[in-house]
Amino acid sequence: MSKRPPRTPRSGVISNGRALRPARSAGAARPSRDPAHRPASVQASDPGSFASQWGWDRPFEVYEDFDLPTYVGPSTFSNLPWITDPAELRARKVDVAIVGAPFDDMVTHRPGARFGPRAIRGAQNSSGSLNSLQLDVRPFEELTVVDAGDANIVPARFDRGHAMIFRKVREVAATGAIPIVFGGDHSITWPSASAVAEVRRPGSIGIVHFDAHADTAPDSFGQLAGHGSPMRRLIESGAVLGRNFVQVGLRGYWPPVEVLDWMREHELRWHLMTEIEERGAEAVIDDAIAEALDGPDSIYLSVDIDVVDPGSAPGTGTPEPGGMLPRELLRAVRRIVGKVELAGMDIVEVSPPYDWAESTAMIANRCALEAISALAVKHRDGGAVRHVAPAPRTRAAARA
Ligand SMILES: [Mn+2]
Repeated sequence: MSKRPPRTPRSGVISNGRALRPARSAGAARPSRDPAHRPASVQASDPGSFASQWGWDRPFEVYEDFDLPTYVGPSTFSNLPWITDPAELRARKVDVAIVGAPFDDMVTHRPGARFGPRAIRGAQNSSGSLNSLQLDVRPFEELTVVDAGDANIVPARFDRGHAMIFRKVREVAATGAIPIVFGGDHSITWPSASAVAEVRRPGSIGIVHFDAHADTAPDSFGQLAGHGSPMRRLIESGAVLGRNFVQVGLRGYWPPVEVLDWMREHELRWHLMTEIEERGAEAVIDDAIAEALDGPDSIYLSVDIDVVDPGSAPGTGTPEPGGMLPRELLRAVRRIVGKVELAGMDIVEVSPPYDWAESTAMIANRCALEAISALAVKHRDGGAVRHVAPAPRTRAAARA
């Protein structure tokens, strides 16, 4: 290491006997024209023979990780800090935490969703302090948002994987942060929504579930934890009441009548894709909100990306033609999160090996950004975002 004190060169000065080129021609130190990407500092290297020969010892801007292009450095959601320690999430009063659930052991058809979290994190071309044109808000200025990392997943251990997802989401949600979980196949909603229900109170959350499929099978080829069954497990366990379980976008050729009969018995409500075609997405979404909140005070949002038509979202495990437009889904996410108290959210079934040009991963990424932006609007208008758990009832308080 050099013992010389750091130099602070100026553009145009003579260094090692060579005149430096004008700053303008080589992008040397000067304020960025982009107010969202101001360089954090200006740094020059020590002059050496090659450096001075080619001008590599001139001062250049250095950017914070947050402002670098999203393809540089480690892949976190929107270059946000990667903070896995729950004590640190608490200390920073984090409003929203991204959680990865890279798990696809439970698929019945195409695999690949284990690569979803990385693809969703990376499917964004803007960096730094984003500005939502839809909602006229700068989400990362308004809220503290971090990437809380992934659940501790290893392959081929589905019971361990679900346990790790449950623990990770519960740990994050218990800090008061709203977890936004990137799957993973849809089986991850079982542990993830169970964790949120446990932190809030079992039966106190409604679920709005976007999907081509109902995911209410009794089992898949004998497997109770499969990705076709998570919604039945959540209702059977009492994490969510059937009457507050609302599905949007169902279509195609599944489930069979006996599964629909079970859904009717348990008072689930669902809105077929044909209803969206006939009434429009907005009217259907307003009904879904009212049904999910018929009793509960907050909502867990589960978005299976296959609710979108495979023409736009081909990178998924069980595509079904005839789905929603990306703009309808993004508008629905803004509308729901803007209107209700969001307890948690997941975005699942993105399978990058089947994706084209990152189209599916981008829609999933924007679902998260739309939700975060809608929360930011709430915060700007004086509303609460973080979950503040009610004070535990003491014996004295109970007697009083
Ligand atoms: Mn699903």
